[in-house]
Amino acid sequence: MTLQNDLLLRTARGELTERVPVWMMRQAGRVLAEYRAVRERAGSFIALAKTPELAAEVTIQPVDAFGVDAAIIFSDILVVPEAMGLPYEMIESRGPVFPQTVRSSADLSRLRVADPETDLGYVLDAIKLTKKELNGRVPLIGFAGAPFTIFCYMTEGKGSKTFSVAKKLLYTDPHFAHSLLRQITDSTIAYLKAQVRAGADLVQIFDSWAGILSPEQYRQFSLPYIKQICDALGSEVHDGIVDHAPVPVTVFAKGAFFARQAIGELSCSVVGLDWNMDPAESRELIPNKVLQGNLDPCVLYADFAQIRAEVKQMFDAFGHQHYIANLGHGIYPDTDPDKARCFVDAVKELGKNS
Ligand code: 1CP
Repeated sequence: MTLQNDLLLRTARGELTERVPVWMMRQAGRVLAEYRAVRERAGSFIALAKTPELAAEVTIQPVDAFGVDAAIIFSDILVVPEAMGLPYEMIESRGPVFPQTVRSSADLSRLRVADPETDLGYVLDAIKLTKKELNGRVPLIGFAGAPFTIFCYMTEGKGSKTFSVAKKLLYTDPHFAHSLLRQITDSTIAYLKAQVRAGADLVQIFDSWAGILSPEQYRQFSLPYIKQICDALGSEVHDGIVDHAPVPVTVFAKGAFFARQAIGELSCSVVGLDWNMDPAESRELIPNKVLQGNLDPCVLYADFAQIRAEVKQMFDAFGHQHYIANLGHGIYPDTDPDKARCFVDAVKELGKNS
């Protein structure tokens, strides 16, 4: 299937393009009334995510509603721990909770490396169906959490501002921490390869909690595992058969301003930036990659003129090439969809290369 709009894919591969591509992190499942209608029909987030027809429907909604240049598959980073044997619950207005946690080698011995074909078949089916229904309109982004961010949820058991239980384990039991991180990494590699085989055109790794680590801890407990994932997603041939074609990989490590240079040296194609990271400084630290980001999602609470002005400022700072316009983190749930559309329209208008 050839893509009618492959702008994002070409930009991610490092090509010069006629316009800056745009999508928004967490563009599905947050701000659209049509999402809430499907969510109600499904009954719960987990039921929705596990029903490929509905997951495909909400994945495509932002392409229709906002005109973004890519879709991102509707799922969650926490499907990987579940596939490793640690089920989660999604509590209304509180977020994900793991009834059991993993805090010792004994706990870890009860888990397995995820087998995506059996344990995550519903995501792979959703990807296949979405690709079919998109019919080449835009590329489809697959994703997974970075091993450290998944480690945070598996050890803490729920969201947290500090993830002090997770961080404590890095100091008190680094041997266990590395064992769990290895098992998450192996699961994630298998999962992302399977997403690519199912049809994902590019993949993003979300290290949402990178910013809670010190530079040294990041170097020890996060970066090496992201590196393994990036390296594993290069092309792979077994007995003359291509297992999966290489696709562009984006690494988004929220808050890890201190690790930009090291992330820029990974074998990924795109580096995602949050809004605390200065574009010019980031270009200097990451000279050979495509950059993605980094509008403060709160800008979408401003009026239309100000949103346009902020987009213009972003282009002044990033330039128009080797750049994917996005927010610096997920869109907030109470954002007016018209403001999100204004952001996308402003990028499309001001991001042209004549
Ligand atoms: O929004 C989309 O585009 C749809 C797909 C998607 C993605 C990319 C969902 C659906 N979740 C995610 C990624 C995700 N999930 C991340 C990484 C990106 C980021 O930093 O935002 C993280 C950290 C999670 C974990 C998670 N899942 C949280 C945060 C918990 C915390 O620590 O505070 C929450 C609240 C969820 C639930 C969730 N995930 C997705 C949806 C639509 C929901 C809401 C659940 C519902 O509808 O009841």
